[in-house]
Amino acid sequence: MAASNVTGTLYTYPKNYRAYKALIAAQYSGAHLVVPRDFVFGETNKTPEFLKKFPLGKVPALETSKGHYITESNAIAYYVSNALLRGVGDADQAEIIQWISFADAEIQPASSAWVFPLLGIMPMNKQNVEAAKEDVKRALTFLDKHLTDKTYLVGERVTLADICVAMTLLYLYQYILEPSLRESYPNVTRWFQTFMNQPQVLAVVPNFKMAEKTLEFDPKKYAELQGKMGGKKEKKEKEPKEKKPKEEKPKADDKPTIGWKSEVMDAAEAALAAEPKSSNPFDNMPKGTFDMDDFKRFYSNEDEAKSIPYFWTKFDPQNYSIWFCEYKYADELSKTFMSCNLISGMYQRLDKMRKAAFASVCLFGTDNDSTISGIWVWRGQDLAFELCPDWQIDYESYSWTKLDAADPKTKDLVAQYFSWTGKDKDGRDFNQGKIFK
Ligand SMILES: N[C@@H](CCC(=O)N[C@@H](CS)C(=O)NCC(=O)O)C(=O)O
Repeated sequence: MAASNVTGTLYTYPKNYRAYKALIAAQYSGAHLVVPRDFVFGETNKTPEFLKKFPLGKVPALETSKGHYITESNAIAYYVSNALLRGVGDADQAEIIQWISFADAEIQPASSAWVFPLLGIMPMNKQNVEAAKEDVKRALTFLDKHLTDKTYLVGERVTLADICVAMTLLYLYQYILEPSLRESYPNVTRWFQTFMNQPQVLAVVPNFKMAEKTLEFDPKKYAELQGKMGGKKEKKEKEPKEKKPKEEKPKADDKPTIGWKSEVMDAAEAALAAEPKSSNPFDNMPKGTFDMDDFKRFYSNEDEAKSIPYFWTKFDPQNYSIWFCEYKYADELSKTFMSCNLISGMYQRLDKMRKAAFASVCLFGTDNDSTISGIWVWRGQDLAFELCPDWQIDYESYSWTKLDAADPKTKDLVAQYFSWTGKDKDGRDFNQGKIFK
């Protein structure tokens, strides 16, 4: 199937499971989505310019290159999908809509009502959480039965149904469903794992780990986070409570009210998104004599015959280190364009490292026979990713070797990777490179 010619700007904060739907669909279709790096949740989406395009001020939101403005994560994912993801034939298409609606109506509210208190971003109300657990159980039981003899939800391949349902289950699998809680749903878990391990999904959500232990409510964390949610939460939480009839006894099938849920959940997700910008560990290290910006400028403007010697005359081994990385799961790499997305995805998620890091990561080989490896240079002597939780999404997929700047072999490796030449250690030819600068 030809790659989609859809291009557009997807406004979102990082790690938004709703935005993941579109980003994964785009991996399948070849649609080209750009996520603006300077998007600040609660600021960018409240500017008059944004509200003119997207009056609800919510994300994800897509601005297409053809000038369409699309909101609602399912609609955006649909827009960037190809025909296979949308389903072939009326019956499959209807079933896909059924699953997308099921995810939104039966899973999402219950998942959020269970997960958010445990993340400390919503008050813990035992009744609400117990009701949510029952709703999750009911939804998973239904899903498990459906998946008894199926690999994917509709037909024989991944469709929008899998993308939307799996992403709506993401937090449950990440924070709640420890092994004992998932054993009743073996088919859902098998399907979820199969889906999460598709290269198109890994390119967007790498290193996903299922919960080993259900998160526990931590009142201290909750109290701390209240500051971030400000008065908004207080106000919204109170309104529905006041509306509750005081003495009315619940009917047998009455569920505890989660009346404030959608509003508070927006606030809760906002709080999640607005987690404090962690201070940059590089700021606490001596700057040394190596001027990273200057080198990057030189590297961009000159050819490698000049920029590599320049690097060595300027490099400051006391305050900077050089590392070699190799992607550990090369045997799972298929299409080379997907592998390149893995590299650029990692770069995107490491934006805050740019001020004191540089890298050249290369893909060697061809479709279904390739490896990824590269050279990184950063301020400090330790493995930088371990210094900041924000930088830890991708690095464990690579092995890391610190190189001795004085060793001639390091000079060879730097020359090879900075100039995009040579072969990998098994003799595969250089295919493509990407620079982190
Ligand atoms: N149903 C919408 C929900 C979008 C939504 O609620 N987004 C939240 C963040 S995850 C938001 O942008 N809230 C901002 C606000 O309410 O001002 C979708 O699936 O896209």
